[in-house]
Amino acid sequence: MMMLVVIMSLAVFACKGLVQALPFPAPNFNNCNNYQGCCPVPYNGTISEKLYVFDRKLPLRTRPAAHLLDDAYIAKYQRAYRLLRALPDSDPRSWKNQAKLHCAYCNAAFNFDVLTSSGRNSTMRFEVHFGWMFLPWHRFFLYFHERILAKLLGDDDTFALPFWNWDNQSPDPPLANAIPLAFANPMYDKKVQSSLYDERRSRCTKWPNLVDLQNALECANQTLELQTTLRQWNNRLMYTQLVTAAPISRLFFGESYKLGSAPGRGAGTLEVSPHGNVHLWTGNPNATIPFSDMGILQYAALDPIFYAHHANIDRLWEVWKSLPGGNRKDLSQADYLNTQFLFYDENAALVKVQISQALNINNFRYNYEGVPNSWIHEGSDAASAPCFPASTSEINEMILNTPPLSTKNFTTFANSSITFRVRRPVEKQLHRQEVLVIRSLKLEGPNGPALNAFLYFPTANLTTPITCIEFFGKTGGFGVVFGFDLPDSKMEWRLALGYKLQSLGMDQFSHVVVTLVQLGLPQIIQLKNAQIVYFDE
Ligand SMILES: [Cu+2]
Repeated sequence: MMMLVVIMSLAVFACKGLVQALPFPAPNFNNCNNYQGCCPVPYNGTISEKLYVFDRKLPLRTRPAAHLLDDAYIAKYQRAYRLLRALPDSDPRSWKNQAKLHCAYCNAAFNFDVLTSSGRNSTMRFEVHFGWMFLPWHRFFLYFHERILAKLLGDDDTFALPFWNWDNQSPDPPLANAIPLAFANPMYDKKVQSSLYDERRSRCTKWPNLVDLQNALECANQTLELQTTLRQWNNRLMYTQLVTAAPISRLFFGESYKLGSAPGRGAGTLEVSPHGNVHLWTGNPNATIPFSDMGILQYAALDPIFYAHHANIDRLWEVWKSLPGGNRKDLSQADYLNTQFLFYDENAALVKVQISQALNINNFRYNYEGVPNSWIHEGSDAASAPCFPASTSEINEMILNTPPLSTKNFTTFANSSITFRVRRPVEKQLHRQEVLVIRSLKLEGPNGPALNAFLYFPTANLTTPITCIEFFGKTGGFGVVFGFDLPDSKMEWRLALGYKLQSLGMDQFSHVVVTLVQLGLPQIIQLKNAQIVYFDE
């Protein structure tokens, strides 16, 4: 249905002689639907038609790792948030208005009128999550947030946002993957409450508990043994989601999202997990509004750690581009590059930016402190062992004994797992990427169901660790953090297959055998079909 609307609206635009390229123009801040009270402060000035011009004379600033900050930097960092919190609500740069801006861009505050097949206007909500806008929008959001803090400090030239290095599993203190102490301790500077503290955080975040990038293990009172397991699982999740599950841009950045299409067509691997899981891990499930602040889009940016979390996401975008193998480049479609947003800058002027400006980090005049990305090796397939070793003949037998999905009906599974086979095309398409697409996946449920995928491992179940070499992807768990229904409550899940099979040395079989395992309490999950397709980028 959603695709139909897109195709038809494209056709209507084309008939009328309008260009077919349909990037989103900047939303109108003065025409905001005040859903959930998220509208930004209206703007009385004139917005320049020209795009924002970066200050090229700005000295290069290094965003530091939050766990390595010295006392002087922490004091400055805390002062920046005290000053921001002290701005009046009438100031569009204020603390509350920063959070509202994130909410407005994600919770039906801005709507766009589009033409339907019958030539009538239809209104579609705008949403920067769950698709290809996610990374560039947040890069801009953090940049202007950082410039506002720097201006309040009177320190335009050196202040840079710290990043929360939760993907670093080193056991050596200071811990990178626990909540940084400056955030954890409400009375960090002993005199006043820390401006980096938020009382609405999960008990999981109690220092020195470690982040659980899967939300898979009991989080309170972590034993040393549990922490060792967590480190291994976190490394493995990072490796899988950034290396083998995202060898091409479309899988890493997420699906296209153009004017006329409904939001939520599919998040990239980094956005789904680890990004979504860190949000969920931090938010308080027992708060009056469960999972607020960090676990709910509407409130997430009311926790100062939001910005440190997203600085790490932004850093990982750069790390991904530097990884070997695959085709790891920024997207280049015109509709992507020409998508525009508005932000309040440090002088409270509303400025227009476009995604093409976000791709080169040098434009922003910041870089990141060097930290080890040890998951590239420690979580790799090379460092993992098979959990279901099978000979060539055993795998051929497994293929014969595994049924395909029904071609007629939806397949529903309420148990912990489902196993099916998918035929691989006989002719390989060189230079294109083999991807398994699972269509019309209905992943709804009160507990935000999540799935792990395994290859040639029919007995994989809830207790199967992702450290097994057969693990090849994860989705879901975002029901809470994204806080809205996906279009038709169904999605496509795209899993990089060819790259993983080569990594396993198992590229020779006629079919793949796929096992999907539900995490958490079993819920009713539906899927339509699974097919192997080839993607260009
Ligand atoms: Cu986020």
